[in-house]
Amino acid sequence: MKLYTGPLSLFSAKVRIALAEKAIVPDEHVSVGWSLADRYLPHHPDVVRLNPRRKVPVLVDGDVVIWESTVICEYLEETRPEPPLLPRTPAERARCRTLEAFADEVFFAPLWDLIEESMYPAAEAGRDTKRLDAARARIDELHAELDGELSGREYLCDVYSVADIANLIMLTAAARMGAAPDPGRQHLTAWLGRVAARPAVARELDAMQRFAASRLSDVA
Ligand SMILES: N[C@@H](CCC(=O)N[C@@H](CS)C(=O)NCC(=O)O)C(=O)O
Repeated sequence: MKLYTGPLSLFSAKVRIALAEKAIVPDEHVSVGWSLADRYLPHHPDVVRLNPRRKVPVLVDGDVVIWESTVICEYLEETRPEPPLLPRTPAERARCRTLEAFADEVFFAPLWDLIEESMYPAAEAGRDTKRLDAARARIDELHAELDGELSGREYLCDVYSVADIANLIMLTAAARMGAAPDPGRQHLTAWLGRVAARPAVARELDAMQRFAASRLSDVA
């Protein structure tokens, strides 16, 4: 098995955590180049060859090539089911897939605005403060939504799952850019602590934090 990921790529982090939870160590792990100035350019030549979208993560398992983090996690679940990262019942599995999509599509949208406006260097016209404020306000609304989903629950579904991993990664990135949940969102705050304490998650968060600290110190 060969895995291509990006050091600060949130979708890559989801896959790295899923692999670690399943104690799967790829035979080869390629961390593609990334910089604040050039982002992922030039794309890694293998990624260009393997993925028409030129994005990471990409997983190669024998003859099988998969890109899209959600599809990679589904493939891992089907080929290496233990320990499971999807609930058992159809209803909870549907909930899990919906909440994973919430992280990747709904939460990621304002998070991307935050990343572009506070992590990447400012455009010549300066920071778009309206975009930043709107992103923070939207993230707060989405925190409230997740807090409600977690009411009376230890995890987002009836077991720890890829929905927890996907959301934890997005929320941690937002928190590191100044958009942490209000501590009054008790269910969300308790869940964040619970999921971040898992060894596979803690190791990934630590590695991303150390990489970020080494590369982002000069952000204006
Ligand atoms: N929907 C894709 C998103 C993958 C994605 O956006 N990857 C980014 C890094 S987080 C990337 O490789 N970008 C390279 C580029 O756009 O040049 C997934 O879930 O895997």
